[in-house]
Amino acid sequence: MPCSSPDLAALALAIKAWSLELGFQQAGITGVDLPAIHEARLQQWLAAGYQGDMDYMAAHGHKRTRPAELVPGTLRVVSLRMDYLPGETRMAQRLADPEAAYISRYALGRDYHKLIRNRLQKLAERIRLQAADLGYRAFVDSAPVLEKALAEQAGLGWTGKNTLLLNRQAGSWFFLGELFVDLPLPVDQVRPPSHCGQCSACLERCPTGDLVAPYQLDARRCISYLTIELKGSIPPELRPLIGNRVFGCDDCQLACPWNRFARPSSEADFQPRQALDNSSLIQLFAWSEAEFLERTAGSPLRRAGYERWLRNLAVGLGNAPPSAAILQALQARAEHPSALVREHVYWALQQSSS
Ligand code: B12
Ligand code: SF4
Repeated sequence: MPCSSPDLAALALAIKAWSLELGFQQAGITGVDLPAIHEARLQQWLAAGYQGDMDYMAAHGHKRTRPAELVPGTLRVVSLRMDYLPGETRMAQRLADPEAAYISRYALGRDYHKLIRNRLQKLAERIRLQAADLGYRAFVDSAPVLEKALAEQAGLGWTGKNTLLLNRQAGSWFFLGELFVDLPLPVDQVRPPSHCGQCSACLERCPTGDLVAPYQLDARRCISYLTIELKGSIPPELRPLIGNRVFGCDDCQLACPWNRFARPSSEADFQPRQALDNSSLIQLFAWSEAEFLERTAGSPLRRAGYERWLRNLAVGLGNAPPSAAILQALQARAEHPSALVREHVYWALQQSSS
């Protein structure tokens, strides 16, 4: 039986209350029509080649900007935010210590995809109790969905100059997820204005200068791309700029004044595992493949795989002040079976001896 309008208004309110109960910090509801400017900007971004090797960003035609083409029948998008900031992780100090391995905050705990998808599923089940014939799909990160633009339109925040979605209460330390639904729920009309003003701290702080202009990111230079998405060799001219960041990068968030308002997450899954917030480059570089697989089970680090993990750590070691321990660690990997690893180890050895 389809819901009537008053029922739908009550259901929209209930969805927001259930979202909080399920551990999300905010939910908003929007329609499926994004302003054409988003599609145009995505096309410009692709035409400039900023996606690098992320071919998936160019696939799927218009589906990324048109939810109803991705999932026919979709009428509304429920966009949700889940904060992930772990407790005190002394990230600024770790960034400043060239022998420490810096792993971006979102990747210190368990992989968020499964957690958020499960919660979205639970939310859909609750909605089904009120609207039995609900059709829906749950997404987090991995589907061709313009998540930030939808979240912005649903009232969850504004697009910052670092291209991330910012929120007055939470800064940007949160993940986004969506439920595409076929119910004509009332949409949220309030869209927060930008509060970036004249601030350009993120652009100034970015180590590689990949924020080529406000709101425009050339992923080919972004450390997050270079250490996670790029499968091949890291361009040598960018390696010294990466410092000790071995998986992802948080600098443009650490610089953002709105992140002073972010509150730590109480989700057990987002708390650091395997001392990843407190390990040196040498310690992590010593992991065997079996140790890597065992210690990164269920972790976002798995996305890089062992070879790229060693590649990234070799770059970090090449950037650290030379020491006998670092030379020894690098030499122990100099004959590694992977050409990718060997090439980065040789580079690091050259750095250490020059
Ligand atoms: C591809 C991708 C990346 C790429 C490229 C990033 C990018 N900016 O596109 C790389 C690998 C570099 C990356 C890095 C990170 N990512 Co990422 N990434 C994505 C992904 C899969 C798609 C993003 C996308 O659509 N890019 C396409 C380009 C065209 O979009 P855009 O840069 O945002 O451009 C838009 C605006 O900037 C705007 N715009 C462009 N020009 C102009 C000009 C003006 C004047 C204005 C006003 C606006 C404007 O229009 C564009 C279209 O809407 C999303 C998940 C998803 N499916 O949406 C996650 C996502 C954006 N990533 C996320 C995270 C957490 C990260 C990292 C923080 C991880 C880390 N610590 O290393 C970094 C942050 C780097 C950064 N500053 O963005 C979160 C962000 C949450 C949030 N608070 O916003 C998302 C939403 C994943 C999730 N579900 O939670 N990511
Ligand atoms: S994640 Fe790092 S490299 Fe990428 S835009 Fe932000 S500061 Fe620059």
